[in-house]
Amino acid sequence: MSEDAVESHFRTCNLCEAMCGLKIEVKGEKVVSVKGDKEDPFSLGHICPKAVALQDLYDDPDRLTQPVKRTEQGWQTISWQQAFSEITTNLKSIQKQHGDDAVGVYVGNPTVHNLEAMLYGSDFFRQLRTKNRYSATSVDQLPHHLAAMLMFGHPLLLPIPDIDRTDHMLIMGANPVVSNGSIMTVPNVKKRLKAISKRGGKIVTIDPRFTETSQLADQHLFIKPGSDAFALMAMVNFLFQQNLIKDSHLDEHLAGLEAIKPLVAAYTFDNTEAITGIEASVLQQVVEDFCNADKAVLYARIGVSTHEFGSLVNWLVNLFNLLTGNMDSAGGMMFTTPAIDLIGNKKPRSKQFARYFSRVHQYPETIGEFPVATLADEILTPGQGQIKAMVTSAGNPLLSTPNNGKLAQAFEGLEFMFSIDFYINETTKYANIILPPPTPLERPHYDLIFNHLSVRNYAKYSEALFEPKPGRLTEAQIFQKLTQMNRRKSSLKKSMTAKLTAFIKRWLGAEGLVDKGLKKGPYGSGSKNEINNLDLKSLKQHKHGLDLGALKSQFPERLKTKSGQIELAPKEYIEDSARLLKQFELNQQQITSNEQPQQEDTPSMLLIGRRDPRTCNSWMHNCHRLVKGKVACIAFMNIEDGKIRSIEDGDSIKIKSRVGEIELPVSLTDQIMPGVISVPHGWGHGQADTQMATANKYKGVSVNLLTDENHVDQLTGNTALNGVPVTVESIKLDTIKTQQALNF
Ligand SMILES: Nc1nc2c(c(=O)[nH]1)N[C@H]1C(S)=C(S)[C@@H](COP(=O)(O)OP(=O)(O)OC[C@H]3O[C@@H](n4cnc5c(=O)[nH]c(N)nc54)[C@H](O)[C@@H]3O)O[C@H]1N2
Ligand SMILES: Nc1nc2c(c(=O)[nH]1)N[C@H]1C(S)=C(S)[C@@H](COP(=O)(O)OP(=O)(O)OC[C@H]3O[C@@H](n4cnc5c(=O)[nH]c(N)nc54)[C@H](O)[C@@H]3O)O[C@H]1N2
Ligand code: SF4
Ligand SMILES: [Mo]
Repeated sequence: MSEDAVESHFRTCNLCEAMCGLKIEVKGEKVVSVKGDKEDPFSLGHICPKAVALQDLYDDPDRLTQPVKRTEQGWQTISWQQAFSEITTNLKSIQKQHGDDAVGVYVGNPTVHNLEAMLYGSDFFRQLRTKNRYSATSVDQLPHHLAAMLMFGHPLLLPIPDIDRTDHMLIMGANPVVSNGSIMTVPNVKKRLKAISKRGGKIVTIDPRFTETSQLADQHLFIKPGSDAFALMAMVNFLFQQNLIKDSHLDEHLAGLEAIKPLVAAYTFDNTEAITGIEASVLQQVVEDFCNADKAVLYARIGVSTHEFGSLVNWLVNLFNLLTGNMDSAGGMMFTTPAIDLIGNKKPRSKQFARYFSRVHQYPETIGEFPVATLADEILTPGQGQIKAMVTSAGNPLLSTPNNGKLAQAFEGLEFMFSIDFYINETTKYANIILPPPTPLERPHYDLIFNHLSVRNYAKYSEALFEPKPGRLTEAQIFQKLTQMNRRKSSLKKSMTAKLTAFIKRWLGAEGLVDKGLKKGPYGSGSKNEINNLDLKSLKQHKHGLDLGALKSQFPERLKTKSGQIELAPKEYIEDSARLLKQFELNQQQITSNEQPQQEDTPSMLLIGRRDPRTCNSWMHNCHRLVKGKVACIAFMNIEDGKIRSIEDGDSIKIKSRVGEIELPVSLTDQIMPGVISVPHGWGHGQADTQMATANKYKGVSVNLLTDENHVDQLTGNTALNGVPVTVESIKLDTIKTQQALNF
C-alpha cells in the first residue's frame, strides 16, 4: 500500500456486547477515521461514541508495548524472556511452598471480547490448578449462568429477548439505551425499541431511576432497589391465581411445575406493595397487559442480577416468560444458533455448581470460579490455601469489585503478582511484572461468546488491521509461552496429551481454530441448514458480516439437562426461596405491628449503579475524546432528598456505607426514586504510581469504596452492587455543624 493511499478496513467493534460493524480508514500505519459500516447486515451503520477508543488506544502514548517490572527506582522495561522467566520462577516457588491455591487468578471483562485470550488463556489458568479463580462474572452475571445451567442444562443457554418480533417488552434493571444491551447483543437498540412502538407494541421499564430507556418507554414504574424478587414472586403467583398460564410447545417438557405454586403463594401485589414501592393495581395492570400481548418478553439485567436475591430473580424471570408462553418462541425469549457453537451436541454434564467451596466464607464454586466478593478475605486470612500471589488479566478489580479499600490492603501484602494489560492502572500498579498485549486492531476477531447472545444469528470474521510491531507479542503468544513455561509434572499420558493439544492449537492458530469451529458448527460441512459448508474462507468473503437469520425455536432438542426437561423448580431455588420468605415475613411483621423505623439523624438511602454512555467500565478513561466535557462521575438523587439534607444541585456530598466513604458532586432530579442515590462505577483514578495521564486528570471517585463485600446474593456469592444502604450528607452542612459545635 502506498503511504498516501487511504484504505478501508471492515471489522466488528469489540468494545461492548453490541458487535457493531466498523469501517476503519487507514493511511499507512495511521488510523484516519472510525465510522459505522452501513453495509453490515446486522448493525446497518450504527455505532456509539465509544468506537473511537479503538483508534485512541492504538495511538495512546501511555499504553505499554514492552514488559515492565516494578523496582525501587520505578517501572523498568525488561525483555520478554526475563519477564517470562521471573514469572515462572515466582509462581512455581510459591505453589511449591504454599500449595496450588496460593496463586489466585482474576480475569476481567474484556477477555470475553478477545478471541485469542478466549482460545489460549484458559489453558494457562487451568494449568495453575488453583481453585482460587475469580472474574468479573461475579460482579455481573453469575446468577444468569446459574439459572441457565439449573433450568436448561448449560450455563451458556441464556435466553435472549427477540426484540425485533416482540409486541411487548418489559424491562427490569437494564438500561440498554446507554449500555447498548447486555446478554442481548443488539446493535442500534434505540431503533429496535422504537420499532416496537411503531408496530403498535408497548415498552414498560421497572427501575429505581427514570432512565434513558424509560424515556422511550410507554410506561415506567419506580421500584425500591433490591426488592424485585418480591414483585416477581407476586407476578408469578398472579399467573397461578388468575389461570393466566398459557399452553405452549414446551408443555410436555416441563418438570416441577407443581412445586412452584406453594413457593409463590405468600406473595400478592397488595402485600408486596410496601416493600417494592409499586402500587398493587399498577403492577397487576402491567402483568395483565403483558399476558394480553400476543408476543411479550420480560428482560432483566444487571440492575437485578447484582442483587441480594439475584439468583431468585433470574429464576423467576425465566419462570415468568415460560409460564406466559414466551419462552423459545418468536417475540419472547429465544436461544441462538451460533456459527461456532460452544454448547454443541455434547451430552449433558454434571452441574458446575457447589462442587467445592471457598475457604474463608464457604461460598460455592460456580462454573469453576468463586465470587470475587471473597477475594480480599482469601488473601488476608492466614492458613493453608491463603492466596500469596495474584495473576490478573484484562481486569481492574481494584476499581470494579466491592470494597476497593479492603482489596487494596490485600493486594499490598501479596508476595508476587503479574498482570496482562496495556495500562499501569489502579490494579496493575500492584504487579511486579506487566505483560502488554497488542490492541484490538492488531489482532483477529471473532465473537465466540456474543454470537451466543445475539438477537439475530450472525457471523463475521475480522482480520487484524495491523500486524503487531516487531518485538511485541500477541495475546496468543503470551498465553502459549506462559503455558509452556509453567507446565507441571503429571502422568506421562496426561503430559503427552497436553503437549499435543498445545502443539495443535499453536499450529492451527486463532484462524485455524475458528475455521475448525465453523466447519463443525450448525452451518458447517454436512449441515442441513439453508446456509451450509461455512468455513473461514467462505466467511471471509462476507467482509461486512453474514446474516444467518432470525432466532429459531429449538427446545426440547437443545436442552442439556439430564432429564431432557426444563427444570422449573431446581432444589437450589426452592431452598433459597426460604431466605426470601423469611425476609418477607419479617417485613410483614413490621408493617402489621406498625413499627416505625427509628428516626435517624440522616435517614439512610439505597445506592444503585449507573453507566456512562461515553465509556465502558473503568478502562476507557484515558481516551480524551470520551471523557472531556460534561463531568460523568456525579451522583443523582431526588430533589426531596436534597431538601431534607439541605443539599443543593451541584453541591458536593459525602456518601458513607459500612465499608467506606466518598465525596463527589450531586445533581438533584425528579427522575430518581426518593430514597435512592445513583453513582456510576469505574472511576477513582489519579492514584499514585499509575500511568494514565488523561484518566488521572479526570479522576472521579470509586463507588466501589462503598459497595460491601458482605452484601451478596447468598446462593452464589455474587456481589449485590445495588441496594447498598448508605448515608448521604452535604459537605457544606458538615462545615456548618462544625462551626455550630465551635460556637462560631
Ligand atoms: N456505555 C456503556 N456501556 C456499557 C458499559 C459501560 O460501562 N458503559 N458496561 C458494559 C457492561 S460490562 C455491562 S454488564 C452492561 C450492563 O448493561 P445494563 O444491564 O443495561 O446496565 P445498566 O445501564 O447499569 O442498567 C442497570 C439498570 O438497573 C437499574 N437498577 C439498579 N438497581 C435496581 C434494582 O434493584 N431493581 C431494578 N429493577 N433496577 C435497578 C439501574 O438504575 C440501571 O438503570 O453494559 C455494558 N455496556
Ligand atoms: N459498583 C459497580 N461496580 C461494577 C459494576 C456496576 O454496575 N456497579 N459493573 C460490573 C461489571 S458488569 C463488570 S463487567 C466489571 C468490569 O470489571 P473488570 O473487567 O475488572 O474491569 P474493566 O474496567 O473492564 O477493566 C478492564 C481491564 O482490562 C484491560 N484491557 C482492556 N482490553 C484488554 C485486552 O484486550 N487485553 C488485556 N489483557 N487487557 C485489556 C484494561 O486496561 C483494564 O485494565 O465491573 C463491575 N463493577
Ligand atoms: S455500541 Fe458497543 S459495539 Fe457498537 S460501537 Fe459502541 S462500543 Fe462498539
Ligand atoms: Mo459487565
